[in-house]
Order: sequence, then structure tokens, then C-alpha cells
Amino acid sequence: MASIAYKGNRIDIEDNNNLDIKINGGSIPVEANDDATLFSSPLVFGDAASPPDLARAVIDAQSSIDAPAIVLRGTTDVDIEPTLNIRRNLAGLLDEDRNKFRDAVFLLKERGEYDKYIKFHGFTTNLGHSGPAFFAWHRVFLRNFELELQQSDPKYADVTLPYWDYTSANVDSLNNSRIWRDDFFGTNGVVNLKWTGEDGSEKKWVLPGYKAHGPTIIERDGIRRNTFPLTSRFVPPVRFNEALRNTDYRSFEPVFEGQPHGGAHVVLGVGSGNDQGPPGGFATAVNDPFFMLLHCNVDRMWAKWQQLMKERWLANNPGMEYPTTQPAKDYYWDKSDAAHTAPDNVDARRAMPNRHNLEDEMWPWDATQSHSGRPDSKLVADADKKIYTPLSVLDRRKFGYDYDNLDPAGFEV
Ligand SMILES: [Cu+2]
Repeated sequence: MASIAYKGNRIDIEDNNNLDIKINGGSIPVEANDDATLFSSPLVFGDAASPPDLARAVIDAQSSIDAPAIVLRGTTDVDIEPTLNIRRNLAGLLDEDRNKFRDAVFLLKERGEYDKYIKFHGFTTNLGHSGPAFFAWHRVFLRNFELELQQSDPKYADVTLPYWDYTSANVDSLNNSRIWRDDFFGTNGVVNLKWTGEDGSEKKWVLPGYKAHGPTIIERDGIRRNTFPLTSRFVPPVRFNEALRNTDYRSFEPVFEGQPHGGAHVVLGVGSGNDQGPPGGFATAVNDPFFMLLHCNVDRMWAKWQQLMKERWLANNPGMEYPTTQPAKDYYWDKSDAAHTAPDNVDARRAMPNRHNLEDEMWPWDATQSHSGRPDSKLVADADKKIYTPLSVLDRRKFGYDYDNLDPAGFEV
């Protein structure tokens, strides 16, 4: 039994003697250290640019050389507390983990629970978009979903949300997509997902009909994606680099929400025009389970930006300890800090502070539940009765999870 861990851009393989890995006929150089065999960068394998891709490539290679079972367990360059849920790259998941996530999603869909996420995103519009709380709102949304997956059945208790790094093509050595697959959530175009339900009968994926905030959505079968190529990246890495380079949340947030986030939605297709059209986009976007995977990566990039801000602060304040209050100061709508408070009416984005301030209770988790045209939060968000502000979720680890890796493919700042 061997185990593989990826760490930054290297892979540790433990308990594996006489390792002989060949890729495309050539052996991979293997360096041994005290207690592990270690691959280090640059080990380039096809388009495998990110560490999980690399780990997956090694597993692919292993499986072709009569190797012992390999268990991929990611680690990160920061200490991981055992109680944290660790989110991993979809493209690097073992089949059993990917299938487990898929089956948990199908179970929530079959029970009707998935549809409330479609609806409460459909009522949210500018209470969770086009403003500073964009990241925090989706962070709570995803964590609610993740916890509900875990609670749906004891066998799913360790399921975590995978992230989809859409700056990578995510293909294997034979140029097959690792993510657009018939045994996961389908490929492109119109996708009709079917599975065997708890009662043994065949179930199918249906978009529920409902009155959203604005449009009326008509019930229909399946998921409607664009006919994008299955083996290309959705967004070039430079888009992430451009966004992450901003040292001010006032710049980072709108740049990221616009291009590296919105661009991926547009290529995917659901909720971006070919499916009910804007603002119907909000109302149908979550019908595609890839919404969750796309946004998991968006959440990861917010975490990456926060980490970069910490590194920048430490570089500017040599010898000093990073203040715990700094992440809140970096959130630009902090009313208590004049330097970080944008004047109202500077432009349309800035004149929309409702539910976006650092300590505002975000809808639909807020106590007041009074927002014109939207249902009371209880109607759409009964997964979690807690109240959340952007401040309360700035630290993902205090919110119970972390990522195996924060770097997007091809990342450089
Ligand atoms: Cu959204």
C-alpha cells in the first residue's frame, strides 16, 4: 500500500519501494529522501500543470504498471487541522471520491432539497452579487450545501465540495477530459442526467418551475450547457493573475466577479443567456451542479487573494506579527474604517450597500427577512438557521474547511 500526497508543486510518495513509473515510455526521475520518495517540479505531463493534475497523472501511470493500490490524500503547505473539511481539485479526485460526491448530489436532488439552492440563488440577485459581499454570500451558500450533503446520509459524512480549476484543461494523458464525463455530471450541450433512486426507480434531473425574483421559470428536463470544447480551458490563467494582482478589495472584487468568474459562467452557458436569459441567469444557474464546482474555485481564489494580502502585509511590516483584524480591514466596505469606506454614489456598484457591508446580516440568513419581492428566508434557506455577516466568514478555517492548494493552474503574480 502506498500513499501519495501532493504538496505545493511536489508529490510525496510514501511506503513505496522499487518505484518505477513510466510516462510515454520514459521513466520519471525519482529522488529518495529519508522517509518518502519525492517527485519534484518540473515534472511536466501533458497539460498537467497543477499539483492535483500531476498527482492524477502519476496515478494514471501507476495503474498501468501493476502497482499496489494508491490512495491520494492531498496535503497543503499550511498545517491542516484534522477537523477541517479539505476541498480538493475535481480533476485529481479518485473515481470513488468523485462518484461519492455525485451520488450525494443526486440524493439531495431526488429528495427535493437541491432545488431550494436553485431558488434561493434565484431570489438573491444584487443581495449577493455586484457588490462586496459577492464572495462571502457564495461562501455561506456553498458551505450550507456542503454540510447538507454530509448530513444527507452517514455514508456521505466525509464528502467535501471539489473545486473546478477552469484555468486548466483538466485532461488526462490521452487528452480525455477528467471532468466532462458521462459518469459524472455529463458533458456539453443539453445534458439529461439519470440515476437510480433510493426506491430503486430511475430518476432524472429536472429544473423546477417557480417564480424567481423577476422571471418565471418553466419546469423542464435536464441541464442546458453551451457546446464548448471538452478539452480546453475556460478562462486563461492571466485573468486570475490580473485579478489577484489588485492590492485593494475595491479593485479585486469587481474585477474578479466580472471576468474570471463571469467569464466561466458565460462559457458554461447555464444562467448566462442561452437559458432563460438575464436576469433569468440567476434563476437557473444553480440548476447545473457545476455551478457549485465553479464557485468552489471562486471561493478558493478569494482565499488565495487573502493569503496574498497577508504576504504583502508581512513584506511591508518586517518583523511584525500579522494582526487578526487585518482581513476585516481589507474588506473595503468596512464602515468603521474611513480609509476603506467608498463614498456612496461614486458609481452604481458603490451605491448598493444593502446587505454588503462588513457587518450586515446577509439575506436569506438574516433575522429581518424583509426584502421586497423576496420570500421570507425560511421558505428558501432552511438548511441553516444561523445568521451570517461577511465578517463572520472571512476566515474559511473558522468556517470549518480549507483547500488542499490555493494556486490556480499557471498562476503567477
Ligand atoms: Cu451567484
